[in-house]
Amino acid sequence: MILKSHPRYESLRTRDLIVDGVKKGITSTHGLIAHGRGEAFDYLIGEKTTNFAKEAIHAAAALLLLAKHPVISINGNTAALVPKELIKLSKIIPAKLEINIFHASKKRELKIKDYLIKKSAKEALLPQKDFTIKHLESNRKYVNKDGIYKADVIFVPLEDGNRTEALIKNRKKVITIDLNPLSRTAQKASITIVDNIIRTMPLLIIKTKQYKKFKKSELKKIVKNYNNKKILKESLRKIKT
Ligand code: PTJ
Repeated sequence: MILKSHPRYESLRTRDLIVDGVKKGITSTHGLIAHGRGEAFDYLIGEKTTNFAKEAIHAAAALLLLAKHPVISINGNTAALVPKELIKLSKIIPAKLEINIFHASKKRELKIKDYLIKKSAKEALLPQKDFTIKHLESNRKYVNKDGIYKADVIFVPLEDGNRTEALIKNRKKVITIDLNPLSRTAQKASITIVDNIIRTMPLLIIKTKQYKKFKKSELKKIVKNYNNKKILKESLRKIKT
């Protein structure tokens, strides 16, 4: 057990979530490596949500609320780290939840689905063999007809670059959370939140609830004024200082 008084309590607690995810069979062992990479970048940005990350969170909330068919894509890491928050966000928007994993495993997909249902998700869509997105060779091209296939806006935290590029080529808007501003996903996404998903999700939930009361024209203005290139530049500047 980690004592709350430990100076690295939050970081150790988060590590335990990922390790538990592997033990439960929902997180891939590669997820441990991805988490370590995230930790290194988090250290460099000061382990705090920056103002530019907040700006991206605001734009993300507005874009999700403006979407006709928003979808939240879930992998083994995000299911282990923030399952309740992802479900809560999906209910507020509302948006479909779809499981789409990088390291192919039918067994793990089903385990993630069961886990989300246990955590109070009404539904979690799975990829279907008859429905694919273009410009992608890997297993990840398979998507759900009612989910990513027809989505206009997709929230894909902790994503790999190939799929982000493919989703953009399929004319979909992509929102990601990635602590590495240099990753292909961070560079290609429509909105990149350079922050730890553990800190982002509660803030994104609060903003989405608040923006739900806004007029569409106000939300459109927030999205229009948002500049992802500027946000990426600022995060790199922060890392260098
Ligand atoms: O469950 P699967 O099979 O879909 O696999 C999921 C992972 C995450 C293992 C897979 O998508 C993968 O290998 O991802 P990458 O290419 O390593 O990219 C993950 C990105 O997420 C990296 O740029 C990390 O810096 C970043 N990252 C890791 N942990 C966090 C994070 N960003 C925000 N918050 C974190 N906690």
